[in-house]
Formats: sequence, C-alpha cells, structure tokens
Amino acid sequence: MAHAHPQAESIAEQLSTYTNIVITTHMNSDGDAIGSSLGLYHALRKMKKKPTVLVPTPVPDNLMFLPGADRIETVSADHAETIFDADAIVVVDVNHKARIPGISEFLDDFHGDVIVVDHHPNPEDFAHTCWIDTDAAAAALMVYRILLCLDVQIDKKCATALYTGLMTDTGAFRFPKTNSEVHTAVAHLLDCGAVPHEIHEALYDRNPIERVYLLALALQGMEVYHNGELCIMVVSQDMMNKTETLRDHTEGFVQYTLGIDGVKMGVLIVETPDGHKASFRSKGDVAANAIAAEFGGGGHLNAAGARTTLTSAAEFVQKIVELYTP
Ligand SMILES: [Mn+2]
Repeated sequence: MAHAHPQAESIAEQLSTYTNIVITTHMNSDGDAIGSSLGLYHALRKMKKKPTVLVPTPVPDNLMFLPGADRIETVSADHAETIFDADAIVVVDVNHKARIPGISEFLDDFHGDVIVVDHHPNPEDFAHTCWIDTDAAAAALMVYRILLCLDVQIDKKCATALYTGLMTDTGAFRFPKTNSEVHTAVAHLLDCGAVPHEIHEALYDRNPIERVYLLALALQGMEVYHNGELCIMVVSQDMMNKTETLRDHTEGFVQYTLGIDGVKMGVLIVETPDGHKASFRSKGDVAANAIAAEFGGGGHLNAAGARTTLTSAAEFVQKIVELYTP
C-alpha cells in the first residue's frame, strides 16, 4: 500500500530531512483538521522531530479530549520565531490561504518548505508541494499514508487522532467516500490502540443539554415542501436566546432534515447578525451546490452552503422553495 501513493512517499522523504516542523490547519477546525494535525504531530515526535501545531482559531472544546490537543496553540504575532525557524510548514485539510488567517501572513517571507496535504478540490497555488486527493475520505487518511511510508510506529495517541479524523469526515463511516482503504486503515489504527467507543462517546455523546433544547425547538418548526422532497429547518436568534445557545450549537442539525424518508434535499437556515446562512444537503444526484450558488454560495454536489443579507427567514425559505425543482 505504501507504494500506491508516490506523493505520500516523496512527502515522507521530505519530512524525514526536517527537524523543526510547523503543522497547521483551517480556521474553525473540525475533527479531521485537528485529527490530521495531531496524528502527524505524534508521529513526528516519535521520530525525534520538533513539531508544533499552530491553528488560526482555538481548538473546539469537543476535540480537547484528543491527546496533545492541550499543546496546540492559536497563532499570534508571538509565533513569528517558531514559524521562521521551521524547516517546513505542513498545511493539512485546507488549501486556501484565506482559511489559515494568522498563518498565511507569514507565508510570503517563509524560506522553508510549504507542504499542503488535503482532499478538497480547487487548490490555491501557494505551496511548494501540494498533494490533493479529492477521493480521500479525510485528510487523516492522507496523513496515514504518509506515516506508512515513514515506517514510524503509530502509537495510541497518533491512532486516536487519525481515527477521529476518519470518523468525523466520513459521518461515522457512512458517507460515499468510505471505502475499503478507510476500513483497512481503521483496522490498523485499532491495532495501534484507538478505542472506537471511547472516541465516539467523547464526540457524539456529550451534547450540552441546551443544544438538545434548541434542537427540540428547531424540529418543532421544521417543514417539508414539494411533496416531502424538500425539508427546511430554521433556527432563529430568538430560539438561541431562549435556550442560551450559540450558532455553533446548530452544527449537525441539518442531518435531521435529510434523514427523513422521501426527502431529497435538506436545508438548515440559521439567523446571523447580518442576515441568515443556509446549509444545503442532498441525496444522490440532486445538486445542493446549484441552489447554494443562486445565493452566491457553493460547495459539493451533496453538501453546500450560502449566506444572505435577507433578514426575514420566511422570505429566504420562500426563495429556496421556488428555486427547488422537484
Ligand atoms: Mn477533511
């Protein structure tokens, strides 16, 4: 398997020549962003390298259970020395400078290598080495491939991080890119010490009760259109005030709209300070990104997003209902 990915091999070769390595990932980091970063971090430590993980925005609370998460720092001007002393900056799970604010400002004057390891399409051209594999279910899978080439011992900390990346980006191993390579990697990570039930529990069974109350309100107001093909859920600022929740708490709510029998497109609309934002999810070849594009947004075929300055949720809903073609 190690030979199936020449880019993994050449990045592994590059990494083995460096000592000081800065690892970074996208703002508002998710499980794959932090999992990939920490997976690489723990492996490089095992190799007696000096890795540092710097992120644009603080690690979310629900990922703080990951071993090493407490050593991740939010980037600031104070990190100039750490960055300029590094032999390389490895950017995982992101390929646009706009998504790594705070880090991107240093890149123009950085003399070391910049390596991008990512699975998102349309990369921006800013790295010396840019490995994009849009077929990879998670950036964590790409990091795993690199580690196989490095022949480094994957320990429990590293395995837990990579498992978390794979689990979260595949929707707990059910999204379309979940293939045999993912499960083969997972099997190996379990042998290396990752404990699935502990990780699932830490991530999925620790909802704040306020979030559940917000979900209850949102579910009550959810409506279907076009003979049950389109389902729209709205979360207003008022609902968040009532339940003492924040916009972050709506993460994952959109799945409830798509989980209904017969629904082909699910939409979550959340009120923002300057209007509303929408998350679109769809099944099969129904194009979520086509509707998102009508509002200046975009994304993948089955998962997209958009923002509007419309202050009336009802008006936004109406426009989406009109745009949807059954
Ligand atoms: Mn990812």
